[in-house]
Amino acid sequence: MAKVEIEKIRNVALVGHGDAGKTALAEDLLFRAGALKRRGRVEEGNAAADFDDEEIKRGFSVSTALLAADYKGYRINLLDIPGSADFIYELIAGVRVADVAVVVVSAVAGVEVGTERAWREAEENRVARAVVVNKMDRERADFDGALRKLREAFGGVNFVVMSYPVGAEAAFKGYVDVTGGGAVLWEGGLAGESTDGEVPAELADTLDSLTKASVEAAAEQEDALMEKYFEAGELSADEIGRGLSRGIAAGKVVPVFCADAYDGVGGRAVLEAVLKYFPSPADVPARIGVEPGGTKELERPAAATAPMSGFVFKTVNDPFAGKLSYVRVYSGKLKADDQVLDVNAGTKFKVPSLVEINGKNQKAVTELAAGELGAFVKAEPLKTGDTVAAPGDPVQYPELVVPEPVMPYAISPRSKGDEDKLTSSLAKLTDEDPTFHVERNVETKEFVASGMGEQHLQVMFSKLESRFGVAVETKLPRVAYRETIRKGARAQGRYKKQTGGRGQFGDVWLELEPLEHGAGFEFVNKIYGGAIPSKFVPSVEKGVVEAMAGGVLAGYPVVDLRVTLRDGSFHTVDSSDMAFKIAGSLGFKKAFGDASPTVLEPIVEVTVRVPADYMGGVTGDLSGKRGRVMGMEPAGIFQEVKALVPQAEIFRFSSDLRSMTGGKGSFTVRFSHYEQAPPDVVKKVIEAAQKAKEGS
Ligand SMILES: Nc1nc2c(ncn2[C@@H]2O[C@H](COP(=O)(O)OP(=O)(O)O)[C@@H](O)[C@H]2O)c(=O)[nH]1
Ligand SMILES: [Mg+2]
Repeated sequence: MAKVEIEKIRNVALVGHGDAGKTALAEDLLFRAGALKRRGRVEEGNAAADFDDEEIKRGFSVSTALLAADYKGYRINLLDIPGSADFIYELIAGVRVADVAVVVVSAVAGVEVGTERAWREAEENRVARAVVVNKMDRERADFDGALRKLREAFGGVNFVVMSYPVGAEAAFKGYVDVTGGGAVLWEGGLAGESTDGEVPAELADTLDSLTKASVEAAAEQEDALMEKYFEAGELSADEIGRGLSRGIAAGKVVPVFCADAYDGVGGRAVLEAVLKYFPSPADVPARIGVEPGGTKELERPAAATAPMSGFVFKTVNDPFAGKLSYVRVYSGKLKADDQVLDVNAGTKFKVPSLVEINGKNQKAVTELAAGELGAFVKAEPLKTGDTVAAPGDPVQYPELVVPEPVMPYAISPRSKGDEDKLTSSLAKLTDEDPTFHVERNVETKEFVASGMGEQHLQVMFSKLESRFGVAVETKLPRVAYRETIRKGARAQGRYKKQTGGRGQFGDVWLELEPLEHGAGFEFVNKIYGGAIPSKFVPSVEKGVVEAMAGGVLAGYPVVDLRVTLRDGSFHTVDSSDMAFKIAGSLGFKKAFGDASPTVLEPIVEVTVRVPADYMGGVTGDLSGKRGRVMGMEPAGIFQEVKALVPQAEIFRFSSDLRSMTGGKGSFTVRFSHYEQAPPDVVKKVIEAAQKAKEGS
């Protein structure tokens, strides 16, 4: 592919709810632009954007694909971004590096939760937006309805219809071209073959008013255009183009298209608009970053002459090609063999080699210039979200802000001996995906992998096996319960052993008192008059601390109490550190048993967002999970519920919420506090601990 100047680059992200038809639209656009010889199908596993093994296996997109087409002297880069909340980081990272986000909406479903998510992400990143209302051929397809919902949901912008459907559902025949004035009708078969035709008489009025709306939208973008429009009552095609381009680049005008991507209808209008109206990297505001490590703002214009800067938006540890770090170059030129600074890691490295990417294909290039997308090959320091810059004049772009993972699994390698391989492979996956976390829980001694949902984690575990050759066992994580007491108690701990020669002797009286939740542990020494020599007191405390760590009721750490060493006795020959440690431990366990011991469970704060219709179901489900609803408030077109729920009940909430709301809900979880568990839970926890003990 030949290099093109920056004005002829288009970086377009396809975003929106899962199943809206983004991958199908990408296929159609690539085919039309001549980048594909034939159209593939998502469901047949041969769509250009869904080439990943995980995608072919599952039949939908799970990672962002970068596709490229050279068309009429332009370079079009398409980022096909998965719609599911499971892969939200792909949206956050992908939108960041695009100049236009094309929000694909189903004409049947209208605005869905994934539409909202994509829209907000683009809006927050000040990325221009366009909309394709797809699936016009499906039953109950309703273009006007979808448009109305878009207008209701997203204010502050002017939705300008560029292509309006002729017919709908089985009778969907094509569209009228609002700025071009004609109709493009489809005559059956995959519509590379669509033909120009007459505007149906019944749509003449609609076309008139849509045309007027588009001209007005263009006029509003510039005073000179407005004046001319007032005086002459019309604008030339060039002037309309100029006005609309400006409005789109500024995010004020959102062009709307209709399509049936499956049959290849509507893509032509989108493709023409990409060239004619969508901004190039040079048309969007210069990127703003900060001085690395500082706060001083630095601007980087999209010019090849500016200092080099770029952003790593995706990482793939490819078993064959090695590590690929997808990058958008914002300014300057990134060249193979140059020294580059990984700003986040603070390390300089020599660029090993660079490639252009088109789906699964890569082509070596010697440089990537401002506005271009491509990838580093085998640049080990880089991870997703890093800024790269010229070492002599660096800038740092904002880091990706991604949500905390909400679904945990305890994992272990299926074959013993794979522990090290598992750890190193997991490290690679966490470098790729900032929403995939792995940690060793020191309390439960488990490896816990957390992600954004069941699908996300299944994809990760599957990658572990297919890419790194480590199969894992997965199960629900253990809950990090704790133990405590509810009233005071005293007990003696006496350890005496006589086995010929020197014996062992330690004797203490301990008093336990409950402290408030979160207070931790206090040890008080009240020995007076040498009942125990002071050198043995730390040993008593050590014995207590060890007993607390190991738990008494069910093996969970004991917290929130004061232990007072009241009294004791010793033996001049037989007493030792060891003997007093054991006495301390024995005394503690005895007193603990008399102090109304119980189990504390971790409580998390859950914030759920759902369309208002689902509120009843969600609050009911949370109550069923022993949750307490703390409040509800409207949040845009959604309702937000906050509840405190025992952690033990929430591990699979991600899946429950999906099936309850058809994917329309989302939630976050944050640790809140520990709380007394109800008697039946205490009983279960103790029984489970006993069983585990007997089993081991
Ligand atoms: N009838 C019809 N089916 C479509 C259309 N667009 C996509 N599909 C189908 O809908 C499903 C989801 O499409 P896909 O492109 O994978 O959606 P994505 O999740 O947004 O990428 C696939 O089975 C497509 O073949 C359309 O306009 N009409
Ligand atoms: Mg897809």
